[in-house]
Amino acid sequence: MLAIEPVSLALGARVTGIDLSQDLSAQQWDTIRQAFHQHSVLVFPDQKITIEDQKRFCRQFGDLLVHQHLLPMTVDGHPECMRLHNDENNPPGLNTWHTDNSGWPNPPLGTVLYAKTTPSVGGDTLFSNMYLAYEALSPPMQEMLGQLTATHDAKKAFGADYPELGELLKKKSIEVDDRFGNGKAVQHPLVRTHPVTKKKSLYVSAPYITRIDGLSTTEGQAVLDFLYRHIETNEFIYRHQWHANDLLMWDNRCLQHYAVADYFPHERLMYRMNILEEEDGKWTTS
Ligand SMILES: O=C(O)CCC(=O)C(=O)O
Ligand SMILES: [Fe+2]
Repeated sequence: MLAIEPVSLALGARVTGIDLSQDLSAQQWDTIRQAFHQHSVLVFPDQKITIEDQKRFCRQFGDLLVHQHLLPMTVDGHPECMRLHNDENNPPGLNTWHTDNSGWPNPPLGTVLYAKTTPSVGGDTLFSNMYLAYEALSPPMQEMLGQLTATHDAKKAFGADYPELGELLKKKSIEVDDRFGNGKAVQHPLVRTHPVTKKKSLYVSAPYITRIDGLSTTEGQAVLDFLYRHIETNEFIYRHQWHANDLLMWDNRCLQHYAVADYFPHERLMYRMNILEEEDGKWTTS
């Protein structure tokens, strides 16, 4: 029996009683989709699945991102599937709060990670609920932030080579998806409305944000410093302790996440896919 139980008061639910290597009914998919929108993170423990199964799962929610700019990090023959592999030769390093690819005009709606190898302890992933972060602010602060946008720049997160890499791929006739924005900085509202739940959430992403538009540098930095501390509030957070064969899906539109880099020199291997947001699913400020 398909069962969905919350994993914390902040966010997240565990989904049991289904096998993602098998075809699910339309009704089961509806239940999973609803649970995703309600809980923002879904944990499917103990799934013995292939890359094809993971892709099929993702496609229930949207098109898959082809990781053109990160092709060397993908699984051979599966440019949609990134390998996140860390061990004694490659220390972990994604340990900052962020939401994925916020430097793009239309960032992916969700990320799906499948745990192939996990350290016996450590390597947890934290998720912070940005609906709660928004709701916890006072009305005057909500009002002020609701009028503001921030500039997000993929070059800040990925380095100066980012647009050049796009150009290189074009020269090699590898199709470049315009949703990357080709390295141009973009502006996103600080408060966004989720296209499905219609709830407002805070949208900050420290590795990408370079400024709050319209504020002076010192004003913008003070507001960002406050917001970056605010999103770390423990009451907003679920900490996922991984086991091999966990499949986990999260909503980038209303969460931030942080991969704890505490397990060096042990091995951790994840297969990662991103689900693209439909163009008309773009969020609005109100
Ligand atoms: O490895 C993890 O737990 C998450 C890393 C991350 O930030 C991502 O996959 O987007
Ligand atoms: Fe991430």
